[in-house]
Amino acid sequence: MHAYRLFADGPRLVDDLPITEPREGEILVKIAGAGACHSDLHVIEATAAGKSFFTPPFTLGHENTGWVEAVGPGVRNVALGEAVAIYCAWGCGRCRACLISAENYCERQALLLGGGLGRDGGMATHMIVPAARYLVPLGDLEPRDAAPLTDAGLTPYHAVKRALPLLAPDATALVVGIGGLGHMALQILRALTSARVIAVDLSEARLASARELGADQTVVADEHALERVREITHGAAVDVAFDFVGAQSTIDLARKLVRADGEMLIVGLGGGVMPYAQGKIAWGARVSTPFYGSIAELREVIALAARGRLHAHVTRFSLDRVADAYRALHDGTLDGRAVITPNG
Ligand code: NAD
Ligand code: 9ON
Ligand code: ZN
Ligand code: ZN
Repeated sequence: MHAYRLFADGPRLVDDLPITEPREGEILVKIAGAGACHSDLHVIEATAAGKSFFTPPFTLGHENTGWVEAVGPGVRNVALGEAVAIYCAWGCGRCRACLISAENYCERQALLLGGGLGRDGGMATHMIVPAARYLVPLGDLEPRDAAPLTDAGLTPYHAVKRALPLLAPDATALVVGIGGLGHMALQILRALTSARVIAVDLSEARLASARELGADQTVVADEHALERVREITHGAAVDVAFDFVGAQSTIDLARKLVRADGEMLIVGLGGGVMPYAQGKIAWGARVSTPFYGSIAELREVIALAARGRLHAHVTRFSLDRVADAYRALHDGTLDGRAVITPNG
């Protein structure tokens, strides 16, 4: 089969990867959509520098949906042809975190690899999924357009749920980075809260999109962003700040704006450092680093989409155009998410 794989010297399309039979407990999925996540760009860059957590070669694509094509021995209650979302944070399945459906925080971190992150992912016509618990039914959702739900939807959903107690109707949430994750975060905030939302991005086009998705106010991420947000809030700090970039400038913006006893959630992996010393962040403020989401939360994200409250802006790319999708992601010219559709 064709597959877009990451090698030690970079990613490329190959045409000779065998489609393997599912072994005991495994499921073979025919891929409908595989989203291109900014983490892929970080991983590709880290691999080139010899500093990746993941050992190549493997097929990229950790944000996947598809149809069940075959099941291995011992797999029961999985229907052939069923449209499914593929949960990506594959843990050990046995530690405390895994047993309470927090597999994204598996205690055996070394085993915390998923398809597209260290193991073969969805930028191929087919993908092997190691266990039936990672398949969440999509119901009537269009499988190609649903792929971003599994990461761009799930990750901000998990972050917003963590911060929910602070997101009362009189609260203000700051959302920095309105890309694949951020454009879903805005919809999730609208669906789950009545908080005022201020969106921040470098791109005017993203900010226009943010307003359509329910942001109350938007701010360009330039050197005036901090004072602009303070003008909007009449000098008040924000209750919750979500950073979907994680660069030094965005971490600094978020930490300076979050209120005492508020919360700052750093989701982006942009290489910035969170400094701590007296005065670097308000007293009592919590800083957290949400990672992905649980299987239970993926079910909730899919339910939110099925109820029409969450919808990814998708640009589809064929498998021979993955490099174009990553270039657009890198250049910031996409609206929402690029999704690779290996089977058309
Ligand atoms: P994306 O490229 O689709 O979106 C990033 C957005 O941030 C773009 O709209 C861009 O214009 C904007 N931006 C870039 N620099 C900015 C700045 N200095 N100030 C304000 N806005 C800025 O990326 P994505 O796929 O949404 O991923 C976002 C980040 O989240 C990446 O670092 C990715 O690796 C990370 N991520 C983390 C997790 C997790 O579990 N923690 C999961 C998925 C992705
Ligand atoms: O889904 C993602 O983008 C995260 C979980 C990637 C984590 C990583 O180490 O790149
Ligand atoms: Zn991702
Ligand atoms: Zn575990």
